Amino acid sequence: MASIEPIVFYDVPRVPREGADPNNKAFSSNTWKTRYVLNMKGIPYKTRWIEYPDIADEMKRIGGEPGAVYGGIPFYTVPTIYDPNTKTVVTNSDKIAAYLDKQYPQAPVLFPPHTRALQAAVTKRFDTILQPMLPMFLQELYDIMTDYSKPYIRATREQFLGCKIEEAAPTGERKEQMIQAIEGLLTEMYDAIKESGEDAMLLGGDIPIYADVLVAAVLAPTEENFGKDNEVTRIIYAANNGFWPKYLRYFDKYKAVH
Ligand SMILES: N[C@@H](CCC(=O)N[C@@H](CS)C(=O)NCC(=O)O)C(=O)O
Repeated sequence: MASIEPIVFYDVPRVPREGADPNNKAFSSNTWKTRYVLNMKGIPYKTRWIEYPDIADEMKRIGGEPGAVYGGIPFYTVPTIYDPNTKTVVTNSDKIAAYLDKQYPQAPVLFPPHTRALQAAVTKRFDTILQPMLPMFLQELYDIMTDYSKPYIRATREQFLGCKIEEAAPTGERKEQMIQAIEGLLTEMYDAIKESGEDAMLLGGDIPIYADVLVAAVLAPTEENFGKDNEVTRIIYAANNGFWPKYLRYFDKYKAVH
């Protein structure tokens, strides 16, 4: 491969966990999708940490577009990449994965021919189930944010949720429904994986596809962000006869933060 200049990868930091590598500030499932893709394909990159209140100005400066709409409000978001080799800015984890797969077609090919539509269906399914669950995780996510980002997170999230962060978490029946929805989603994915055979460990069968990156990026940060004793961490570990920790082990080798 001709020598390529490192991609600039914008990610948002958490306060590093006590005892953890202080350089490991990654916590976001959205940005983990991009980091996994870069690491899996061995594409050189450099993480540029950017705090929440600074994202919009920087994205406007480099020519990025808003990457998400929350509560009807468009937000400039990370992950965003700048590829100096093609002078291209790409925002949104799914679009970034598609761009990288096309521009850097080395293995693993994350969108093999004829899988785009089916993989989009998996992505959509995840978004539909998980997006409404943000309030369930908000307090714990807020707790690991930097003091610099906290006021911004509080103001924006309380605006679109219409309540205090401290009151956002669902309780009672609503919480129970969300827990069941998580278990249901895991089982759907487990059953889908096993369609390729009892020994299959990935949605891609024996090689990962983008839908696997998505699943890993959603599940892997849960324990690191919320701890072993967190209710959702425990569900992920117990579901489908303990399949998911084995699934995540596959992705451990792609966790470097460059
Ligand atoms: N659908 C987008 C969502 C990205 C997203 O929501 N990113 C968050 C960080 S995890 C963000 O940048 N938020 C900006 C803000 O809250 O101002 C993607 O997959 O890239």
